[in-house]
Order: sequence, then C-alpha cells, then structure tokens
Amino acid sequence: MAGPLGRLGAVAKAALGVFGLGVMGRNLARNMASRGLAVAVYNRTRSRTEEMLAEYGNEGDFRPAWDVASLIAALERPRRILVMVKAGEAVDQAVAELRPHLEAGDVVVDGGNSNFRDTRRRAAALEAEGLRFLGTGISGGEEGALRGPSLMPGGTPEAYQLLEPIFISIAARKDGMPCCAYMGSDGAGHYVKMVHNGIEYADIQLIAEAHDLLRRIGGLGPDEQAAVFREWNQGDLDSYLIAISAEVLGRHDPRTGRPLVEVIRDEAEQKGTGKWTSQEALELGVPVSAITEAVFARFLSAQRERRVEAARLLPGPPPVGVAPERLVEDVRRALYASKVVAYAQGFEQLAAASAAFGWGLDLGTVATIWRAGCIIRARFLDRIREAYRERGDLPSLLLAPYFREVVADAQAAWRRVVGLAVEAGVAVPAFSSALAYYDGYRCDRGPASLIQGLRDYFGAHTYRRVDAEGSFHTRWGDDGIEVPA
Ligand code: NBP
Repeated sequence: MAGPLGRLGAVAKAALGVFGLGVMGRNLARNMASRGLAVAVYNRTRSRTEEMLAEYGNEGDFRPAWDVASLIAALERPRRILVMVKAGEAVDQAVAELRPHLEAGDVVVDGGNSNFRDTRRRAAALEAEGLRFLGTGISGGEEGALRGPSLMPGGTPEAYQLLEPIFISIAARKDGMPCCAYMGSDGAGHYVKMVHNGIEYADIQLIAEAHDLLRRIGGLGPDEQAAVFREWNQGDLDSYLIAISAEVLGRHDPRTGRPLVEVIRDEAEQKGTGKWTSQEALELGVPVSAITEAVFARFLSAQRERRVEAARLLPGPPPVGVAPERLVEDVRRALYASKVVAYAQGFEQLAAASAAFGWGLDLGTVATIWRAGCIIRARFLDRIREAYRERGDLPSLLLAPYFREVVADAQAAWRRVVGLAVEAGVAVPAFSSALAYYDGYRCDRGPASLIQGLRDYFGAHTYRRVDAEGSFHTRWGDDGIEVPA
C-alpha cells in the first residue's frame, strides 16, 4: 500500500490514520501495524498517544500526530481515517475537525458503535461534499480489536473498496474466510452491528437465567456451574459467551476467597445498543421479544434498592425440588432452543430493515462474518449460514430443517424448565418469552380475532373476515348488522 515515494526510498506515507486511541482505537492500530502497515495515530488528549507509543511503539510503524492537520498530512491519498471515539457527539466533533483538511475521495471510517441513523446523516453530508464515509460495526472488544475483530462495513462500494484490503488483513478468520464483508449502503454496517449487540443482550440474558435456574432450583454452586458450562461448551452450545461464562463462574475473589460472581452486585449496566435494537424493531413491527426482555431485565436488575425492599414484602412460592442432573440437561436444551429463537428474531429484524432501507443485506454473509472475532461467535452460526445459503429468503430460521428439528427435540425440556421456573418463582423472562414466541409463531389460529372484534366495538376500527375480502364493521349497539367498511 506504499505510495510511489516509498518505492523511491523516501519515507512512504501512512496507509491509514487512527483518530482516537482508547481501548479499541489503540488495539486496532496495533493490529494494523502488526500486518506491516504504517499507521498514523492521533488522540485528542496528547498523553494517551504518548502512553501508547511508550508501551507499544516498538511493535510496528506508528506515526504519531499531535494535531489533526499533521494526522492528515501523514496519510497517503486518498486518505483513510478510522475514527474510534465515543459514539454520539464525539463522532460529529471528530468529523468536523477532520473536514477542513480532507479532499474529494478521502474516506472517513466511523468504527464506533454509532446509531445507524447518525451514520445515514453523516454519510449524506460528507458525500454531498465529494467525501466518503464508511460506517463500520466492529465487534470483538479489546482482544478482538488486537487479534482480529469481526467487521461490518456500510457505505458506498467505492468507500469500501478503499478499506477492503486493510479490513481483510486485520479481520478474524474462520475456515480461511475473513470475518469482514460489505454489508450495504449508508447505515447498513452499523445496523448489523446494532442487531449483533441486541442478540448479544439476549444471549447473555439467557445464560444468566440458566445460571439462576442451576443456582436456585438445582442448588449448584458457582464452581459446579463452571464445570457444567465447560461441558456445554463441548457441544451444540459451543460459543465464546458460554466459554467465558465458565471462566467467570469459576473465578474466586482474591480479597475474600469467595466465588467472584457472589461478590459482584446484581445490577446490569448497558450502553444502549440493545435498547436501540428493540426501538428499531418496534419501528419495523418485528417482534424481537427475547432481545427486548433482555433489555427490560437489565432495567429491572438496576432497580436494586426497590428489589431488596420488595423481596421482604412480596411472597413467593415454596421451594421446588428437582434432581440436579435432569435439571442441567433440561436447562441446556432450553437454552439452545431459546437461543435459536433469539437469533431467528434478530435475523428477521435484519431482513425487515434491509427491505425498508434498500440495503440488500445477505443474511448468510452476516452469519459468516459473525463466526469468529465477535462476541456472539458460536458454532451454530455455521448452521445459520447454511440455512441462508440453502434459502436466501427464509422467512424465519425456525423454519430451516436443522433448527426445526433442534427446537422440536428440545421443546419438552424447554416447557419443563419454564414450568418449573414459574412454579419455583424464578424469573426467566428470556426463556419464557422465547417459548411464547415459538408457540405464537406456530399457531395458525390465534386470539387476535377477539382483539379485532373489540377494536371494532369501541372504535369502529373494522375487521377482515376469514371468508370474504374487504373490511367490515358491525353496528354493535344497534341491530348487530355487519356492514362493509
Ligand atoms: P474509550 O472510552 O476507551 O476511548 C474513547 C476515545 O474517544 C478516546 O480516544 C477519547 O479521547 C475520544 N473522544 C471522546 Br470520549 N470525545 C472526543 C471528542 N469530542 N473529540 C475527539 N475524541 C474524543 O472508547 P472505546 O472503548 O475505544 O470505544 C470507542 C468506540 O468503539 C465506541 O463507539 C464504542 O462503543 C465502540 N466499541 C467499543 C468496544 C469495547 O469493547 N470497548 C467494542 C466495540 C465497539 P480522549 O483520550 O481525549 O478522552
């Protein structure tokens, strides 16, 4: 990627500039440098750049810049700048600082967790000036950024082409395939990342509920649970999140010697991407109930003081006894089936968004680039990839032969687990909403006819009939005569 000067022996300009050297920016820069790229690095607070260079400067060809003008001057043309700052206003500020120094054809990459609506706005504004903008979801956390993340770029194909060789070189790989692919125009990449995070919320909530069931009904301590999760990770549930659950459950607090999970407060925090996923699903009318329950569960967990008070005042049922071995296997099956539902919902949301925004998302490709590098990487993403490769317009993952079978096999255990949780008074919102979705989805005659009757009664909202086309209204108060609306 060296320019012509490089070949003549002068110092070649840097292939890319990283603006923002926080947890992610620093490690992405190191990842690029480790592939032999010269990387210009800039951070608003100078000391962070200095610290990075002091610690990692000898790892590769880093070119420190102490202001934005020098960052741009250090780059080969067209310039590529990866902005890795806090999502929101900071991105607008960074873009505003870069803008006066950029020329037509230069590309700004926003690799943070930006809201896709902001990405659409920023892309439109920069493209109107002949500049390029690539909203890129990056998953994998600190470690993924360094060793190989999953990359979800969205923007114009021309903008992507400028970044493709660098992205492919730094991305995680699975079966020789890079975990990076062009997602679609404007906000497509950040939308895919948002849904990735929404699914992550559901996945984590399901794991937390499994832990709670093993703890409160099965009576298993954290160390025993760590062994269970390790065992689960050998089978269909094999995934990064199950693997690290075993690690977290097995860890002891050096200060007290107690299992660390018992010392950590039961208050979940969030940065908002799960909430966005639910909000956007509501906009599109897609029922992502498992993801949304996961968001709600975090809200409820955060109301700790109220829960502590309510625990004293609100009675629950007497304890329920069950053989732990049977419970462990049932929970494993229920977890897998619920997880299938959560992913089915997330992928359905992606399909709906793609249709609404004209992105042409390839869901098989999305599954492909989530197989490594990202937080929700899991063995069963191979199955999702196969399902969409077999049928690109699959209406739901639940209808793919493999998943149909998995859920059918698991359903008896799944129902036992949810029933047991209800009987024992253990809240399992994600397990139970996933099961309710499954039952609602496979129901060919639901209760919505009464909903329509009620709506027509109080608001003359009309209804449709099973045996005739058109809309109808019943004169409920008068003669009960039905009239075409
Ligand atoms: P950090 O919190 O580690 O660093 C934030 C960076 O943003 C710093 O370089 C900071 O500069 C810079 N910044 C801020 Br804040 N406001 C700025 C402004 N107005 N102008 C210029 N720079 C500004 O963040 P991070 O964890 O690296 O996350 C960066 C992005 O990547 C976020 O969108 C995040 O959601 C996303 N992400 C994070 C992870 C993860 O695991 N951490 C994973 C995937 C995606 P300063 O040093 O001068 O304050």
